[in-house]
Amino acid sequence: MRVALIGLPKSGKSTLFSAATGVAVDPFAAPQIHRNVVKVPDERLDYLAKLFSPKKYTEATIEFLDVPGISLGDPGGPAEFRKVLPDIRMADVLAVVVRDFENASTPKYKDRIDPRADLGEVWDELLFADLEAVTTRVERLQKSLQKPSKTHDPDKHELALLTRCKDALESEKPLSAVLDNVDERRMVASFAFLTEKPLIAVRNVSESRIAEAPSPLSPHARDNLSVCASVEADIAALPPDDRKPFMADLGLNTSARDQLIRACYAAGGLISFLTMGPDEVRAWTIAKGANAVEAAGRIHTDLARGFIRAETVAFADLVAHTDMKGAKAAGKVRQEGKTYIVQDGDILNIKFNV
Ligand SMILES: Nc1nc2c(ncn2[C@@H]2O[C@H](COP(=O)(O)OP(=O)(O)O)[C@@H](O)[C@H]2O)c(=O)[nH]1
Ligand SMILES: [Mg+2]
Repeated sequence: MRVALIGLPKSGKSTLFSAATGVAVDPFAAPQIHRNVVKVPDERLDYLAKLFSPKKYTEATIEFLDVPGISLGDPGGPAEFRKVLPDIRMADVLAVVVRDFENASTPKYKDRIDPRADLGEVWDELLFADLEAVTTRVERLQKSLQKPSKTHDPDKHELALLTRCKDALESEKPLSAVLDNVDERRMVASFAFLTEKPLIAVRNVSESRIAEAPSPLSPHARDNLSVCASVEADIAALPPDDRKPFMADLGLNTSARDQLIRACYAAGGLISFLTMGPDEVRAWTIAKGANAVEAAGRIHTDLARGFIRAETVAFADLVAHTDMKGAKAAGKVRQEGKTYIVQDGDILNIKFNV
C-alpha cells in the first residue's frame, strides 16, 4: 500500500513523515517528494515467531510519500502541484495533514489556524485536479465522436460516464460517490482520480493537546486522526525500548505511526493474512473481500494456479488453543476452498499442485 501525505505548506507533512518512517527530513532542502517503505508492526507475528523460531520474519510493508505543499496562491504554485500530481495519483490512500498547532517560528498559512478551512482548500484542489483531467478527456472524445471511427461505441460509452463524472465534480461531489460499480471504476482506472481515493484527515495539534481525541474535519474523510507530529517525530527517533515509557508520560497509548498505519489499512479496505512455518513467519496484505485463490496468488502465482485448498485457522483460535496441535484438536482448523473469503488474521497454509 502506498500512502501520500499531502496538505498546505508548513502543515507538518515532513514532520509526520519522520514520525511514520523514522527518517529525518532536512527542513532546508529544496521541496521534493520523500519516500520510505515501513515495516508494519504486527504482534501476531511475534506470537508465531515464538512457536517456530523461524529463519525469517517478514512484516507487511507500507510506503509513505511526503509530498511538497499544495500552495496554489503562490506564483509557480500550480505548476509545482502539477509536477507532483502523478505521484499523488499513484497512492492508494491520501492522508491530508492540516495545521492546528501554535508555533511562533512557523509562519501561518493565510495568517490563520483553521484546520477545517485548510482541509476544505485541499479538498477543492483535489476536485479541481479531477475536473481538469475529466474535462480534457471529454473534449477530446466529443471531437473524435464527430467523425466515424472504430472506437465509436466504446468512446460514446466513456463519454457518457465521464459526463456524469464532470457534472458531479462541478457540483463538488467526489467521484467515489459517482463510480458505483466495478465496471465503471475499471473504465476510468487509468485516470487514477484523486476524489475516488480514500482520504484520511490528520489534524496536527500543539504539544499541549497531544492526547486530544480526534474529531471529524470533513464529511469526505474516511477517518480522522489527531496527532502532535513534532513530538511523534521525537518518539520515532528514540530507541524502541524507550518509546513506551516516554509515551506513557505523555498520556499516549498509540503512536501516530501505528494510528496512521491502522487508519490507512481500514480506509484502504485492506487486511492481512499470515503464513507460518520453520522457514518463515510472514504477514501479507490483501484487499478485504479477496478469496483464498487471490490470497494464494499474493504469495506466488503457482499457488493460485495449482490451488487445491487452504488449511485455515483464525489467529485468535490459534492463540486460544496455544498452537496448531491444540487448534486442530479443538476442531478450529478448517479446510477452505477457492471461494473462501479470507479474514483479517487468518493463518493460511495453501495446498497446491503444479
Ligand atoms: N509546535 C509544533 N510545530 C510543528 C509541529 N509539526 C510541525 N511543526 C513545525 O512546523 C514547521 C513545518 O513543518 P514541516 O513538517 O516541515 O511542514 P510541511 O511543509 O508540511 O512538510 C517545522 O518547523 C516543524 O518543526 C507540531 O506538531 N507542533
Ligand atoms: Mg515538507
